[in-house]
Amino acid sequence: MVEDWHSFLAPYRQAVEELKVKFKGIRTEFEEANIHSPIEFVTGRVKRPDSILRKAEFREVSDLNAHNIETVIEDIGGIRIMCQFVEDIYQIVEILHQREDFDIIVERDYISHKKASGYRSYHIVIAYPIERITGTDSILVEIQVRTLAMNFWATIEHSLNYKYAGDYPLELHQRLERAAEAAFRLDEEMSEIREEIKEAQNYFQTTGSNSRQKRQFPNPVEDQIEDKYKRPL
Ligand code: 0O2
Ligand code: 0O2
Repeated sequence: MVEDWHSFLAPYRQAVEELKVKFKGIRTEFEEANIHSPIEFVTGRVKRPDSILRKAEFREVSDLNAHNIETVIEDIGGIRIMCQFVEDIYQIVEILHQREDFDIIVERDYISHKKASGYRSYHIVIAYPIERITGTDSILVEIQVRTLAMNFWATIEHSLNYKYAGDYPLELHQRLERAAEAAFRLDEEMSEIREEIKEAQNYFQTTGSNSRQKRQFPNPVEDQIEDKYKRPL
């Protein structure tokens, strides 16, 4: 049995923080090169002990010692990368394949093969080396890559799951399935007009004054003020 959860989870907290910095760094590189970033935003979390134990028991781990838990539960450390377009997901997967700071252990493509629930995302489990004062440890971290629409659906379904534990009334189940398909169709529609969208986003990133370069969205009120002060007296 794990007695000191704080120490057990310490390398996972460190890995999640390091990986968030690294993936946000990729986004910054794209932005500074004025190229559409396949990464919209990055979040991370370390699974809570109660959630780890529930999952381990569900998986019928016989002896809940640290070694068994960290071998069976692959998502104690979790990173989530959100993208605008489905194509961005595959670009990120390629980028992850080229990296030399971790090894890819398992890939699960729940986009081409959605889960029965309707869930879609691309999961990559990595072995990530973590430098500790005691030496180098290798721990598993799960990276979930999904579009904003997939994230919207998954976040809402996940909160409903707390109430129903996956055992939804038929009508709710059917609505969730329809909502998952609607989210996927939205992604398909956005993919169709992605070049237009990317062009428009690049325009706002690269044109205008320095203050406009910093913000990514047009602000009509600020624009009016800028125009007023630019006008000759
Ligand atoms: P930046 O430079 O905008 O990325 P944290 O420790 O705060 O970095 P955490 O706790 O894992 O990360 O997750 P959190 O706080 O939920 O969100 C992480 C980052 O994602 C934050 O930005 C949020 O602003 C951003 N974020 C969360 N939800 C959304 C969303 O729906 N849309 C967009 N565009 N961004 C979102 P940072 O890290 O503070 O700064
Ligand atoms: P959390 O921290 O609450 O998100 P399993 O959990 O047994 O289905 P497995 O093999 O451990 O699956 O790994 P998998 O399927 O690659 O990833 C599990 C994680 O993916 C889940 O973590 C969720 O974050 C997400 N996920 C998988 N299926 C669904 C789904 O149907 N709906 C939603 N909303 N998310 C899903 P946890 O364990 O739920 O933990």
